[in-house]
Amino acid sequence: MKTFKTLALASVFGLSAMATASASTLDDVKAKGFVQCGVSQGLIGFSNPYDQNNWTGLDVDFCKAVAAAVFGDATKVKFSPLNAKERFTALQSGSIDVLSRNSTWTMSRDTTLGLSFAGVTYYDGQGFMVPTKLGVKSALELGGASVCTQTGTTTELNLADYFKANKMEYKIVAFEKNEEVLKAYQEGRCDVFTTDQSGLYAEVLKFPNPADHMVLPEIISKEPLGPVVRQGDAQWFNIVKWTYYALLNAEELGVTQANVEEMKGSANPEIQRLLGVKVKNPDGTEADNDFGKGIGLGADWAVNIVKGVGNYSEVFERNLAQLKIARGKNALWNQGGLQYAPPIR
Ligand SMILES: N[C@@H](CCC(=O)N[C@@H](CS)C(=O)NCC(=O)O)C(=O)O
Repeated sequence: MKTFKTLALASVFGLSAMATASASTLDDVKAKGFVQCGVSQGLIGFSNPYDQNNWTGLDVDFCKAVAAAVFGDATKVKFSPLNAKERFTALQSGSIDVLSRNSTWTMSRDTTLGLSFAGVTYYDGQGFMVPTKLGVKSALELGGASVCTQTGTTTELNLADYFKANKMEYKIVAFEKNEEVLKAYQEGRCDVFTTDQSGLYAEVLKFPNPADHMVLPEIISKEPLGPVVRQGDAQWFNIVKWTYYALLNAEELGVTQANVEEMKGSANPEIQRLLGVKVKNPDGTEADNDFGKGIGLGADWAVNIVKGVGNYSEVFERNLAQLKIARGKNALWNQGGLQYAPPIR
């Protein structure tokens, strides 16, 4: 009897502790009516402001996709521009709901910050840019160079590893703000600019004479970039993760922003499951195909994502075609790339 009482008490305490720990991001987001999304302060192709709350880019579209999944409306999102140093604190403190800011998934970020990476929306790697007139053809010729970069990034750590491994000296010229990095490089206060390769191709577009600069062939690191959420809210983690998978599955199944309504009539069971279409089984029973239920959303969660932003390839082309980067590692798994989503079933 005594044991039973103790157990009952423990379960009461257990429940109340659980209720506190699981204050739901989805509920908060629904109550305020929008997703607060952390992005960079301006990086063409990823998150670029063209005025106030109007942003474009792959990272931006990802947050619009999350808003579409939750609200059926891709415009229900607000953006918080963050530099590299402040991004993870903003997420930890709860001032944003999701961080979608060209952030590299590393073990320490994923395990020691109370945060979780939800996927890799863009496979990248670190590269170097130099003024063409420097006459350098390989990163291995950079011994003794001064290198401009941003603090609070994996970039500065990889830079140190690379020069050490190749027994080369270098001088780091680092700034907290990206505009300061770019200014320093353009003013010749360093010989080299280093960041994720996509960043190099994006930033050179802002220079007065892009043709005066070249990207060196070496890629010195793995930079899997993706969205991040707080640990401890499995439902929100699943929403963000499956938003990413819905974008990929839609591409794989040929479901686009233009044909998504029509695709609801498709006889392909995979498409029916993605789009939450109710169908009659051969035995006369009904399959509701409602996979949104499992993440606290409606059956049309993925329809709304694709209506809002298109599939992964449409998001990619809309934003990254201007950087003239090929799909490469970001092609789907069945087209020679690494982008692979688990099935919806
Ligand atoms: N992927 C790296 C680097 C990310 C990063 O912050 N890159 C810079 C240089 S391209 C950037 O996006 N700056 C834009 C900003 O600070 O708003 C990381 O996660 O540490």
